[in-house]
Amino acid sequence: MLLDADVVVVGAGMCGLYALKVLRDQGLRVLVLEKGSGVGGTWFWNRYPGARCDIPSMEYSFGFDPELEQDWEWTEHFASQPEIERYLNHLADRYDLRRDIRLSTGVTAMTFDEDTDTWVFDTETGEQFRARFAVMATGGLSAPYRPAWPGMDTFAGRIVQTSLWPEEPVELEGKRIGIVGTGSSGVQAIPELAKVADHLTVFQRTAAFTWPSQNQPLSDDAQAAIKARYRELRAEQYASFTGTAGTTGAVIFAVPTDDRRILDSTHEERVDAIEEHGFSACRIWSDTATDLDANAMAVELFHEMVRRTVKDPEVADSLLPRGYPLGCKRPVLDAGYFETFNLDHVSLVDLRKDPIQEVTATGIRTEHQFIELDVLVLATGFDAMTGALTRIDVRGRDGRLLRDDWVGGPRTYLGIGIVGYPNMFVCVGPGSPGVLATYPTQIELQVGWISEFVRYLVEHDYTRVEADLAAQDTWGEHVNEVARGTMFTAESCNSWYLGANIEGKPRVFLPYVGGLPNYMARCNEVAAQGYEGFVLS
Ligand code: NA7
Repeated sequence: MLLDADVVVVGAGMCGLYALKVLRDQGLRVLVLEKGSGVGGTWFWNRYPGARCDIPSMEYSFGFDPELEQDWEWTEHFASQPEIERYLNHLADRYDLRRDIRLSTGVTAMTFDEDTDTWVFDTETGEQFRARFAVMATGGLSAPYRPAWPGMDTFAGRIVQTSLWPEEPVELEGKRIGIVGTGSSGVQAIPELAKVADHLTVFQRTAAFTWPSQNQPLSDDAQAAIKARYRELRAEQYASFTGTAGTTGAVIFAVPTDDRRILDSTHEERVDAIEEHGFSACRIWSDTATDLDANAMAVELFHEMVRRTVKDPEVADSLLPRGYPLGCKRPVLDAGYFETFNLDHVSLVDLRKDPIQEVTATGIRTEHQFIELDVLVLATGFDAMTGALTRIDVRGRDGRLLRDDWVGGPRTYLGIGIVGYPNMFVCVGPGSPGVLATYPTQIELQVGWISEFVRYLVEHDYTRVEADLAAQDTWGEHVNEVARGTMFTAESCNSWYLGANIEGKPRVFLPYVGGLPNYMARCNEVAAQGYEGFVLS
């Protein structure tokens, strides 16, 4: 039987690029199939104005090659999308990865051939590929969510989605722009759109907790100092819960969480905290992550900062995050977000009071007003962690379809293996730290583990590997157990971590919240026990 490769990797983002490198270094034939016309995944698609990483650049980078670390120059504490896209393209060139990457070749279906223990990949180009193993490097936030309001297809202006932002420039200068969504993407785009728009209207359903990133150029001295201790920094990252040491310049991470309980604090102490820490005053207390009353008090400090920053009291009131606890959603970092609402040509529509009714040829009609628009920007998020996998027709053993198997929520063993889908490994999947740990750091560890597993299978002539049901169930229970009692799963929390942003998606906490070191310790234990919990044949 003719194989196109030993391993097909689906996706050429961070995970796919690294998987190609390590698996090829092992002497395997690897083929990467990528939907986009360029490499970079998230950093290829999300090229909207203001797109930027919220992890310090010196840490949001790979540590597997000390020469790469020394050669690459980051220019800012938090790197912008173009800079990260350049970095990933540099990787593709530096390690000669492009010769095994097929661009503009999105995988539409995958079928496990039980007679030969191989996967067959169907692509949108009509080409078919066959390989022994599949590595799903399809990303955690890569299946865009697009709402459907009545009349949307009648809009005569331009609709652009932040997560599918075109490569050619979008005409924004002097336009009447509307933007829906105030998560990370919206919060980053809004100040930038305001700089060029004739008028910017922000349509907000849920107000965000967002902190000033205090991003700055990275000075040569600061960069050299970090480079001099890169090994130590990487060790700190691997040992940290989130894969981030947080010591490389991001001001927000410098605020200590000490033993101060906000429930025991006096009014004066809380006022002092605001004076000293500003928006971060709500983050310094030790009891807000586990006690809802403490959390509510901390939220008050955040509200106070919004009121101090936004001049119009009615607008400020709409911008106060309410109805869900601090720490339930991923924190957002911004550059002058709240200040943007003080500009005369920026207005806010609070969709909780004035919901969208329809889109017409010339704008958006809400319950109480009509807003004329030339451009409508959708910053409406993703079908997180599972969407990229369930949008492909993945057919495993006995003809089962992954989309159907996961109707009640995803089930995985270590986030990597799935019962019924042999020879398939998922990168940063549900049940792994995924979106909760810095990607390059986590990918190095997790893909390193997967590649060693593949090496073991090849060396021992195993042709089939599949997660065991009992092992998968036990892992699933553990993932749920560690999330219980945290703000992530509080009753009032409705986040994309829980699938709550997608209609009909079951409420299941998707990532493993037990931390990267605990996760890797478990993975390494499994490997040491001869890949316990996987059935090899
Ligand atoms: P998010 O964080 O899911 O934000 C999406 C935003 O879009 C959020 O404010 C949503 O409001 C809003 N939204 C979604 N659908 C609608 C409809 N139908 N009407 C009005 N508003 C809507 O996605 P991002 O891309 O910003 O960030 C995702 C992650 O990427 C981020 O956490 C970083 O890790 C990088 P809602 O809150 O659902 O009321």
